[in-house]
Amino acid sequence: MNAIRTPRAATSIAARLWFLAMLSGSALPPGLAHALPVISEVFYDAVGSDNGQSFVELYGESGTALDGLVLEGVNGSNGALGPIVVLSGFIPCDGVLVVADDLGDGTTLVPHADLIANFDFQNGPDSLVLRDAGRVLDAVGYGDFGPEDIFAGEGFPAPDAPSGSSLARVFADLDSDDNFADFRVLEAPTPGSAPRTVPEPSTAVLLLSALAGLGAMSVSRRR
Ligand SMILES: [Ca+2]
Ligand SMILES: [Ca+2]
Ligand SMILES: [Ca+2]
Ligand SMILES: [Ca+2]
Repeated sequence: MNAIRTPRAATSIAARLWFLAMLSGSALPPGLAHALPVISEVFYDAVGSDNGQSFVELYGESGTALDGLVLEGVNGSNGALGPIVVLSGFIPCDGVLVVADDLGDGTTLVPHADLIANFDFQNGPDSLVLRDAGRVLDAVGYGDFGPEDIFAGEGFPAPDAPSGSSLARVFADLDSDDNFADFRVLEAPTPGSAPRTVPEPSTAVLLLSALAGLGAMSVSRRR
């Protein structure tokens, strides 16, 4: 039977970093802590029909009221606005809100949906803006923008996600205001879950107890 090898140095360094981050309450480098909520994932092109499958995921502080906020598409070819999704309710306790497309009968195929609305954001080059009255809270532009196209995102555009893949923030709580740096293509969309720079306490506790267990195993093997 093969022994399970663990990169001991790497895991202990990672555990220490996470633990220090937990103690300090934030792992964000100075200057990168931006206001929440932000757009954490966009799935605009399902394989085949997008109806009832597309979604936009937001990440924010639990309990944040969404009244007055809208998600607005901006057409890359002419700057036209739409669709416009009016948000309501609150960011749930896990901080991750899923706005899912309506199948046409008030239901959706998107797992972990918190809000259902009828929308279909276009395949790029296009942009999606989260705004509060006249203020832009966050924006992501994706795809190949030509010189004549209208980019309403931040910094440089994120890549265009192929059919079946989504566009997601590398860390939901990290917003450098550069879409190219902040977003990546996810082969398998993850509505309702989002990685953060500081793991949730329950995750960190699990990780640390798992590491403690590995440590105990290696000690007992050496005996
Ligand atoms: Ca499609
Ligand atoms: Ca629909
Ligand atoms: Ca931003
Ligand atoms: Ca996600």
